[in-house]
Amino acid sequence: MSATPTKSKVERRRSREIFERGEKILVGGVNSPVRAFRSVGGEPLIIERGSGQYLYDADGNKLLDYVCSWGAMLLGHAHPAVTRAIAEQAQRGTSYGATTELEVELAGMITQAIPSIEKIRFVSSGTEATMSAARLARGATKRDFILKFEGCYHGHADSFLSQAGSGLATLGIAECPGVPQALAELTLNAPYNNLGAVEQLFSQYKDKIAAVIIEPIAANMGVVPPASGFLKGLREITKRQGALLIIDEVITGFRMHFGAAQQLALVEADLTTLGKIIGGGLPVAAYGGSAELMNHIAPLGSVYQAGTLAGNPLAMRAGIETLRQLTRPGLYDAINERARLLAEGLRQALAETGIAGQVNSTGSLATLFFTDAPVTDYTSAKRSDTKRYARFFREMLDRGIFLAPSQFEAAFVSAAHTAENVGQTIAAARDSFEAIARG
Ligand code: KE4
Repeated sequence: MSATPTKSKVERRRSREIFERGEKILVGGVNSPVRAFRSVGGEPLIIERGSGQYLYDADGNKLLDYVCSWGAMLLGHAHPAVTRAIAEQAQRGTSYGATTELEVELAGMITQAIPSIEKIRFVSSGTEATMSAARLARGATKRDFILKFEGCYHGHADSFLSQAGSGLATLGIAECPGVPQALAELTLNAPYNNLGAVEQLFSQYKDKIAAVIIEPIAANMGVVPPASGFLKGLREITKRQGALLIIDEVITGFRMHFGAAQQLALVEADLTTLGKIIGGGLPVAAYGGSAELMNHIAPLGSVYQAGTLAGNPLAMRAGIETLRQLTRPGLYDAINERARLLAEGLRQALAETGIAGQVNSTGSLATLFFTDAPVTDYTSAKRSDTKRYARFFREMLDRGIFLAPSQFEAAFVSAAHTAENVGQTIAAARDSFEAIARG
């Protein structure tokens, strides 16, 4: 039995000083809202470095990391081969504003792994990837509506901010100010795992929906796997209705296996978006699909999209080296098995301590929802006790374990997490549940 990380009053004096300085010039002291810990309370972390499965804050406190840069660090932090590749490339300069062979190499690795992507365009964030895919879908189909799913998050482009998950769900923002009503009305929302609602919207907006965009495994309302037949049903409906299917694999791309999650569901998207892992922690994202569809994009077609740092050589090197490392035989099986044991252990600890909770997990993604009913969509996810999640988050942080600072996010297991780490996490969770049960 692994030793339980002891709960200790952690000193974060230097972190606090840095954060207070930051608050004066960074909005909320952060560059992305979820990092402000608004829904879990306590002081946001100031991280100084990462190594493998660990982060170290500005006060030298060591944290077992299940955020993993929101999924980007599947290999763990500062993987030697990736760090070496970045250092080498930096000697040659960091950005040229012209094409390099590195872009061709990373594009080749991805298109070989995901056959539905014949052509790809690199961008610098998942938001850019999904925004561009939506524009391409509208341009190619000459239709204006986009259908997304409640609780799914596809980045912060205007068309995706209604009833979105991730940071909006964390902060309880349903409709985002600043998005013109005329544009917001062009985004339709259906409950995840509900094909009937999708059929209904297609009959209501006949021949007007350009695309359906979906997370093949929802991870931004917390983890909600697709019900059996859901993705295949979406594929059938969109084909029949002349709409494109955009599968947003920014989180799931190269996470479940060396390819896209859609391939495990035997579904082929018209457009796939990628990010996070393909950049190995540097800003790389992408969208891709058939050559016929992608050739609508400038300079070949008239659907415009561009980016100063798109295909950045430093980021390409990090992505190439990361994907190279992910081809190691047995790597995914080991990661997914450790994640399975973690999920099982958490379920057992909940049962033993009498705390009501659901652990949704698939591959190396997991979320512990504090609710006694199954979580299959955003409505059921929102029934979770977010105050109890906040208490659990703080109890675990005091035991040196960094979970997502929101009930509506995922825990990510990396290749660096060991079986012993899993044991420690389960023991710390049991301790935390007991503390919660005591009030
Ligand atoms: P970025 O623009 O943050 O690189 O990617 C947007 C995006 C697109 N699609 C999916 C499925 C995503 O999960 C994301 C971003 N994920 C969140 C975490 N749930 C980013 C974390 C943050 O906002 O700080």
